[in-house]
Amino acid sequence: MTPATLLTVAPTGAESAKADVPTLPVTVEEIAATARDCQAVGAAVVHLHIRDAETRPTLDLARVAEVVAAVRESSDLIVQLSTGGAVTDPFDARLAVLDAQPDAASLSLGTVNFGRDVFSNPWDLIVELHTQMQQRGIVPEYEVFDLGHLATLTRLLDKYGPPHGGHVHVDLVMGVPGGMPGTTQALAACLPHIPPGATFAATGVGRTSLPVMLAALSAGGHLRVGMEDTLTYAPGEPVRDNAQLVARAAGLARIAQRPPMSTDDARSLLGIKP
Ligand code: KMH
Ligand code: ZN
Repeated sequence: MTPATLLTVAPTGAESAKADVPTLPVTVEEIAATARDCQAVGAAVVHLHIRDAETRPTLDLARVAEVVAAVRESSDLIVQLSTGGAVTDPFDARLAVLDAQPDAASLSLGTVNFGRDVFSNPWDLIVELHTQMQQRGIVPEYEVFDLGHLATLTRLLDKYGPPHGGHVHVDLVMGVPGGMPGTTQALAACLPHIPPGATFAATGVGRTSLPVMLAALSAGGHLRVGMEDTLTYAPGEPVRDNAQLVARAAGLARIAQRPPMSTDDARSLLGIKP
């Protein structure tokens, strides 16, 4: 039987402006409160992008460390820092995020068009992130925006060995304009290419959120939701807050008889020490 559902919340992202989305959590206090609220309705992992005092995306290490500490204070969530950052971020700053010693970090497995931008992830950066995380005891979540990224994952693991913690966990990020579509067919196409023994989650960007969630649950996958990916709850209805999205995902997971996983169980699944 497929176990409970690992729910990740991605509350902020690097793409939306606070001026356009006033409910987006961007301050240290707002992100910490969001983490607490999302854990209360079923999240076990928080995928964090950080904003500066002017609400712009930043990789400033002091600010990153401040948010990590605040989230650890407000919740028991697994802290997963984004190493993807914003499309404009240089590689060295994306790598330096690991200095903040999160439990986990995202690791994008290939370059992809990202709307009108390019999200750049060359092989050497992928290897550097993978090996630095192995050395520092940080658990990666492998971000897959297209089918070929799964071939890169197999090549990476074959050449450089398993991640810290020994367990491989993949997030299929679907529906990015430039990446794979957020459809059941695309999700099904990925499944045979996920390494044996690995788990996967799926994220549907924008209006693909619900179809991707339903497809992932039916395929035994886990879920990521949040305002990084989705700002519209239903046609004409803006998302109220991240907890609303997590609560909906938790409800669907319960209907699938795969209720949300506790943070303890999530740590044990992902190979993260309590
Ligand atoms: N902000 C995107 C360009 C990640 O967090 O690892 C990249 C992203 C992926 O969000
Ligand atoms: Zn992200």
